Amino acid sequence: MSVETKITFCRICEATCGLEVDVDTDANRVVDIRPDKEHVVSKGYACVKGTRWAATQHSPDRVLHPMKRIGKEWHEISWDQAIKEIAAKIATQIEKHGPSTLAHFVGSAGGAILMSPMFRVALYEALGTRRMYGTGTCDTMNKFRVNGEMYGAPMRLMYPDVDRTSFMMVIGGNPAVSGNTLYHLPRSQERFADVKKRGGRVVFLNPRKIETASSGEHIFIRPDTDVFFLAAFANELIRGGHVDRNRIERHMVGFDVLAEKVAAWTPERQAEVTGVPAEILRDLVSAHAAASERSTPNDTGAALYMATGVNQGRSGSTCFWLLESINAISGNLDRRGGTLLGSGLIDMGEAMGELGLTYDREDGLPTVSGIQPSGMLADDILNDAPGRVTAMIVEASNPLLACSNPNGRLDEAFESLELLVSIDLFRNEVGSIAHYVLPAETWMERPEMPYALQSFAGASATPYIIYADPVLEAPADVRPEWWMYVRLADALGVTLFGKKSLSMLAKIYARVAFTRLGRFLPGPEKLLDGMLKNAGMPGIKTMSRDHPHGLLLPENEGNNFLGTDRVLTKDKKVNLAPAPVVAAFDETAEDFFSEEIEQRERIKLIGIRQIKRMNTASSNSEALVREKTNYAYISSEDAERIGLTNGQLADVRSEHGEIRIPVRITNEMMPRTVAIPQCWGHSKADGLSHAAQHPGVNSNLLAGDGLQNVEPLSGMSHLSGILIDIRPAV
Ligand SMILES: Nc1nc2c(c(=O)[nH]1)N[C@H]1C(S)=C(S)[C@@H](COP(=O)(O)OP(=O)(O)OC[C@H]3O[C@@H](n4cnc5c(=O)[nH]c(N)nc54)[C@H](O)[C@@H]3O)O[C@H]1N2
Ligand SMILES: Nc1nc2c(c(=O)[nH]1)N[C@H]1C(S)=C(S)[C@@H](COP(=O)(O)OP(=O)(O)OC[C@H]3O[C@@H](n4cnc5c(=O)[nH]c(N)nc54)[C@H](O)[C@@H]3O)O[C@H]1N2
Ligand code: SF4
Ligand SMILES: [Mo]
Repeated sequence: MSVETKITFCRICEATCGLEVDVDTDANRVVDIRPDKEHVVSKGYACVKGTRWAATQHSPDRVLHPMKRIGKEWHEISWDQAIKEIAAKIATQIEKHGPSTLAHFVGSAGGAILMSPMFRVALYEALGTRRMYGTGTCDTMNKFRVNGEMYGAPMRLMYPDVDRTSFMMVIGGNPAVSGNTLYHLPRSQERFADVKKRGGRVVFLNPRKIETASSGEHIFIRPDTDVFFLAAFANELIRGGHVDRNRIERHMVGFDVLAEKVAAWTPERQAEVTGVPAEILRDLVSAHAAASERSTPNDTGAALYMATGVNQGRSGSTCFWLLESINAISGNLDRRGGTLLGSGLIDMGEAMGELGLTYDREDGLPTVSGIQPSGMLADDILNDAPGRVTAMIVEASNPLLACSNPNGRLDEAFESLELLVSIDLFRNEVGSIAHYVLPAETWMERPEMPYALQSFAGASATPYIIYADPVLEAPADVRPEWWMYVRLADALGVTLFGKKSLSMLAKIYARVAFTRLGRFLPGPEKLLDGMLKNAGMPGIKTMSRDHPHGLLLPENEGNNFLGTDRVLTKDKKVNLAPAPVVAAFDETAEDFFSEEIEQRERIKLIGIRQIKRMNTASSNSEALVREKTNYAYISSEDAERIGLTNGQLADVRSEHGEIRIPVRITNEMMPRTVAIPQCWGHSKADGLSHAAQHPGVNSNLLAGDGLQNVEPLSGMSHLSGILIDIRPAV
């Protein structure tokens, strides 16, 4: 056996930690994976999902050939047959129902694939369909919507300058477990602890006492009430005069409207529904103000950051508007220790255009950044309208477990499709009912640069770049996603990129790429090489030879956004009162507040991410998943009142569905809040042998879909803070 050590980076979550991988090059197998101590940012940190990836990589369940389902039986078929049949079925459906009948669904793993989006979008544009769905409407579209409104482009994304801040608040995120999102931050706990060591404060606002809390202070907040906390926070800042008038006048518009809108929200009033005492909010505001006013080079500034827990509520967009406004009016936007705008290899903000909103939906919901609301997918399939979805390609996703699926309605919708194709490593729940499963490469089998974040939008607390060659060879019959899209375009006879010559080139390339002649062609790494060089960076050869652990770029000193062309609004000013967002706040705040008062005694459901599970994707790893099931976590106060004991089975009901799950009593939970780890419930996948033995329960059967359960500004699904009843199972 000849073993070689290769340096790469993990692509399972956005932390993209550096890894050192021992490979048996004769057998093309991973022997060992260790954290890369020399990685310029992760510096020897990696979690178990990265270091135990070999079990997934070499799982006996991995799909290694194109598969076709006939009845309940699966058959291996050739790529030629797969592409030909799928293209023919797409053509038939489009002929019958028009191009919008073909939909696409991309999951979070798709976000780590650099090459796929270009060709995926090119194929769908060539076919004339805009039906691109994705789990982006489960995690983050509210941020893109509000960025578009306030800064002029969805991808104008600020990040907190954690390594220099004196005060940071993390609202609805759990970076120690999640690896953080839309903000590149490996080793988060160490970095939060450093803020404390510098004499600063890090505060976590969360209905659950989270793992990350040990590196700062934790405050409970009732799920889906953050909007009142943030409004009162903004109000207190303004009333206390802790605003930077000079910056506001020079670089922002709408301050007076903002001030007027939050004026009704006092610390006392928010306390009635959030559970955050008024004096605690006041103390946080003074600490924030003191940090904002401090100005020593390494101890300065304050930053608020929010993540999926808030995004998935009913007020995700208004919350993000208030949060960004607080950062802006307090003088922390575009400043060391506050929030910064990075610069990536490509300016995605500019590239994505002004707002990135396309309204092609009859219900008026926006498709932020071109993404359709996943919470409308069942409706879009099951309705009778001529443009309904009858065919779908799902790439790197498992929406049946990940998305709202009220009592199994999404299963019903998917089962009714005329054509369902899953592009995946495994035959997951979607794959099990698909007509075709197409086998994709794993991240270890492709060359890559970290996608959108640090390379493109540049939202990295430490700016750097890294490039990694493939660690393993892909199995012979496995293909990259981009290749599948180009082959489909070829079979369907459509022109990619609107340019005949370019399209022909791509098609000829794809025809040849996996034949014996293919090895004479330049690979996809050539494209990555070009991107790096275009941005004035070293090419991939130099990166691999001289900077395998990453190359640090100059630190972001701030003062490079306000007053520059990087503000993409028409007047080049930050809009503190975007009309649609302010209108949504006007329409909802008082109503939601009254509802909260009425519902104070009721229990709300939230989710949990677990360190050993990446959404549904790790469930098939015997190296990670030992538990047979997930649990409903409940406070002892609630358990006692309801009459539940540890381990007992409970029936959990919402207005949308019902599940049965064992409970665990814990002091982590805020009373009147129950948490269930999401993305379990593998009772139906016939291709996941380990997961089938460790199925657990799908909490998203309790989430609602349709217009009532989708946030109108962004298309985000309401997945957190769902009202439930829980009682002993009978
Ligand atoms: N180990 C692991 N890592 C992952 C994933 C995974 O499944 N497992 N998934 C990846 C993906 S796809 C994403 S998008 C990122 C997400 O990254 P994060 O946003 O950091 O994800 P979570 O850990 O779910 O953190 C959400 C937090 O919000 C809290 N919360 C819920 N509702 C509310 C609320 O109404 N208000 C407030 N203030 N808090 C609330 C929850 O208790 C939870 O701690 O993580 C990624 N990383
Ligand atoms: N209640 C509740 N529900 C939630 C959440 C929550 O917080 N609460 N979080 C939501 C969020 S943020 C998200 S992003 C979704 C997650 O949902 P998804 O984004 O759908 O993620 P997974 O379910 O893990 O599915 C990923 C699939 O991609 C496959 N895969 C992995 N790598 C590759 C690859 O390189 N190529 C291809 N083609 N396939 C690959 C895996 O095998 C797996 O089947 O869940 C959402 N659901
Ligand atoms: S935190 Fe874990 S899963 Fe995320 S990139 Fe690092 S090693 Fe991979
Ligand atoms: Mo996500």
